[in-house]
Amino acid sequence: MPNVGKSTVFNSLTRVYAEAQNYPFTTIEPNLGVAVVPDERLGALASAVGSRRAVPVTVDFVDIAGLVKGASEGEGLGNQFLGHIRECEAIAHVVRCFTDENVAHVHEGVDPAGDIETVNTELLLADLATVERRLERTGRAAKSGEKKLVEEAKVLERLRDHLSNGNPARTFGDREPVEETVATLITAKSTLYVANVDESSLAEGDSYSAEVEKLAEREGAEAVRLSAKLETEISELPEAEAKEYLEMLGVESTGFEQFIRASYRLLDLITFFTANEKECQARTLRNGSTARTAAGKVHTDMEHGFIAAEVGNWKDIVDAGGWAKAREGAKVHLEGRDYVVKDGDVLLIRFNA
Ligand SMILES: Nc1nc2c(ncn2[C@@H]2O[C@H](COP(=O)(O)OP(=O)(O)OP(=O)(O)O)[C@@H](O)[C@H]2O)c(=O)[nH]1
Ligand SMILES: [Mg+2]
Repeated sequence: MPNVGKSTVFNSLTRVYAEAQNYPFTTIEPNLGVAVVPDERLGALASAVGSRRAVPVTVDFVDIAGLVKGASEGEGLGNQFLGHIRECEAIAHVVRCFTDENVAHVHEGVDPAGDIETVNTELLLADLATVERRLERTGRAAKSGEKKLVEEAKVLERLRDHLSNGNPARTFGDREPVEETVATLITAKSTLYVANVDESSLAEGDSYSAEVEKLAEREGAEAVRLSAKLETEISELPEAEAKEYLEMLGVESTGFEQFIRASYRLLDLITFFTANEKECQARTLRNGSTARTAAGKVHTDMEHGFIAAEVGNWKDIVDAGGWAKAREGAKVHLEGRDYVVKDGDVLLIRFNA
């Protein structure tokens, strides 16, 4: 939705300072930014290992224009920029929950559930058009009687009905024959609802944020509560002062930290580390991935020539005071390609170049 605080959230996450103004459709061209994922383990590990450089995980964000009712028929800025969403791995759907009579709402007023429905309807309509085009083609081809195509057309019909009934593609089950089509759909993407609340509702939430949380749960999505306005103020404060301020408000972490944590849950990610004298780097990995896949995150040569990995928990290495001492204390174990990497593991990969 326009004017709900997307660019304000984006700015506080990435410090890019995209234009955020009190009128709808401030953003037309997408803003691109990179956010650094805060992780206390990284600095500690880097100094234990003696790395000259610490490289955190980063997340690329794209701040886009708002969608209004009828966007699929050209209302507002239309839905031409849905392409920007298609290129992303996940969606953070910012929902206005703050009350401020100075900030105009493009529809009737603060109505989180209504806003979510409006935006999701537009996304569903776009997906529906994709599925219908696909169905038309497959249906025609299925006239040949080829079993695979007939089956595919049947599942596509079921998918069309699923979307028509207002359900996101992400909750569509038994989709194997149409997996490729589903992968192109916007509503198949992992979604994080961001309830942009008043400062005073940050700690306990309110009826508006409760609406968002309820809807997210029903859809198998995640929800976080933050105040974009507060987030902006905090991002400009020194760390200690920011902490004090948060405590005063009765919250433990910044909205951004919650946002990142929720994204990790949503995308089922873990963090592992690689560390040598040159650099110590935090990296993300899909939960359940093997050491060989992790090696591929560092370099494809490491994946192809993978021999083994020395693995230690970051805390053990920090406590021991580096790799050599951790090895001496038997805190490092040698693992093969199928070892399932755990959050907080530090990997030293041996490979054939
Ligand atoms: N009171 C209050 N105002 C906010 C909050 N977040 C954003 N705003 C204000 O709302 C207006 C719109 O914010 P933007 O960040 O530009 O909203 P947007 O969703 O990017 O808007 P478009 O790009 O036009 O779609 C600005 O005047 C912001 O200062 C908030 O948490 N509380
Ligand atoms: Mg904007």
